[in-house]
Amino acid sequence: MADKKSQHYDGSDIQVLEGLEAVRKRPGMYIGSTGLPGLHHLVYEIVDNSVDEALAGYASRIDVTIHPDNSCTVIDNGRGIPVDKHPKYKKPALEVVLTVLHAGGKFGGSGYKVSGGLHGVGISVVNALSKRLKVEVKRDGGIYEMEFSRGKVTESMQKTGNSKATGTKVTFWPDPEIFDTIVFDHETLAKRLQQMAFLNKNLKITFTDQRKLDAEVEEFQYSGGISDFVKYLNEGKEILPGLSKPIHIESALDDTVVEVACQWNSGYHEVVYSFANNINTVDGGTHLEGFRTALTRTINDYARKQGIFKEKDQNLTGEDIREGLTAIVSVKLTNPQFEGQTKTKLGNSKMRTLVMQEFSKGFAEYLEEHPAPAKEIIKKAQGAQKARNAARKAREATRRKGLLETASLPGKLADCSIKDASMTEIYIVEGDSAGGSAKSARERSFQAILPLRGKILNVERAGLHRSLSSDTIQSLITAIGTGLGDDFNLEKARYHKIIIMTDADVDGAHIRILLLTFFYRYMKPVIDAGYVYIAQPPLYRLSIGRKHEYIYNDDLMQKKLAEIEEGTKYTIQRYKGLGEMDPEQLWETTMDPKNRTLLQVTIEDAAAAERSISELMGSQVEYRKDFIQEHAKEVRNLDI
Ligand code: 0RA
Repeated sequence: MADKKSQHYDGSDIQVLEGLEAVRKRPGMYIGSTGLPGLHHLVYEIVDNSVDEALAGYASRIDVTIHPDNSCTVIDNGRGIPVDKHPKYKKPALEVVLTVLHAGGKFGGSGYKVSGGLHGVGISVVNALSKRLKVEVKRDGGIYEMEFSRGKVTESMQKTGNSKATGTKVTFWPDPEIFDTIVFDHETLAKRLQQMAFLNKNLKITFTDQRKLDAEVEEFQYSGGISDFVKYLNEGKEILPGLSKPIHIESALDDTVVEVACQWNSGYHEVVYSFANNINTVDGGTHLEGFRTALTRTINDYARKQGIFKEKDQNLTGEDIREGLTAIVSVKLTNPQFEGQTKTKLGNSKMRTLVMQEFSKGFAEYLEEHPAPAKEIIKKAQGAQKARNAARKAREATRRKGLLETASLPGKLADCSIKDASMTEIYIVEGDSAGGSAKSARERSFQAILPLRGKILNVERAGLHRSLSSDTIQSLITAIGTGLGDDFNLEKARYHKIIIMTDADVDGAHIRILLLTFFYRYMKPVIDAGYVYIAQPPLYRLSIGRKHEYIYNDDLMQKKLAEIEEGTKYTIQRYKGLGEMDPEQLWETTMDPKNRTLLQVTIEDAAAAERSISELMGSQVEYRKDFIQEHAKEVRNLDI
């Protein structure tokens, strides 16, 4: 096999000798955590290997399947993992790939191997953390199979048939001894696979979740690549005239690829995601810096050259220019350096210069050739500049009034008695009646209740300034205590659990999404810190004889009903709102830390959050109408 490493050994080979035992002892070191993100990491690891085969030009499709027993199969039509004898280990290369820990996943070092960072720890890590793993390789005219358990060979490699095709099929069963949960989350996997397809133009990825009764094959394939990604993120938004096709700049130099797609909408938010080797660099880095610098400079140069600025040293700031911008910056490079605590910031400084150069060149050309959209982009930025000056004045006025100070807590807040924020929680409750129930139900030493009257303002449409003038938002900000925007300070949080508790109906869902929008836009660090939760009130109470059971979703209810034997008498109480529960029931099912289930809100996929928020609330009225009509059956009194 193409093992370049055997030619010059260096320090990194010491890691090669480390056994898979080390992986089982300290899984977090290799996959980040043993929670749900770590579990998903196993899938990404295999898929990344298949994507590498695609990037190298050998594979064109990847099929991912989750089976009813929570095992996962990944099939690609690449070259297949080599099966011939490895010169150093004197074993089939397939066995070496699956049982020897490789630093950085550089094993095989084939021409264009770009994975790295968070992923690329190697397929052997997945093997080490799987109760069972089966691999089937089609290569060199044959079909080869092999099996493992917890990283150890259980069936040595055997040729089981002939085939002219090539490719790799891996099925693994995550080890319940390692993971807190082995139940994959459908949405998280689907979103990531879709993202992979956006980032790798034309690559076909399918996803089948056989756990679902009506399992459909989801297909992701995009001929427009990241331009399609940008269009997807901007769906339902009003696009600036002349920009319906995103600006797409791509350049390949030596072993590096720089790609940027961008499009402006009439909204006020900046949505820019950056990737390095298909990894979402949540903390940005040099590629993002290069893009931002180039964007600001190129627009200002162009506007000056066109005589758009009245005064000589007039300038638009980067922030002004990025208002309403949706963009994807994707780079592929060998030896990416990932920095920061979560290794999600690109550090290679050559990418700053490279993205800056390449994007400047392409974008300046675009502006020259497309004067109409160029004018629109500048007009939009000038509007932002005006609004920013006005908002600053308004904010200064608000600050003087002391609205963002914690001195005067809102009257509606039933605060807890403990002052140590790390021990306390606040329930944000919809409506005064549910608020009343929650106040009676709570354990007042550590649980505070803030009832919200009416719908909170639609922050997406109103913008920060108008939202601040709403009473609801003001009491929310004051109760939480962190302030927001430039004045935000996480250490001032008055509670370390902020729990959104709404009715289990459409209105409740709407209020929840409004609250999440607010936190996402203006208090993102509280989400990052893991402070925001969603309470899970039950939907039903099932009584059989004297036994009562609370049921939290429709699927479970169906299952329960199917399990009840014929003849048995039962009654079902459906809770339409929190107000229908008496305080004891509310405590027992939803607020008692011993019984309740809280969903922690994460920004695992900020792109998805952004999208669901704008689908419901974006500025384009037509789209909102469509959305609401589509959901008309479920919707009652939805405030449009
Ligand atoms: C080692 C070397 C080569 C390919 C692979 C591994 C490989 C790994 C995976 C994992 C999933 N799908 C995969 N496809 C290929 C290079 C083989 C060659 O040079 O022919």
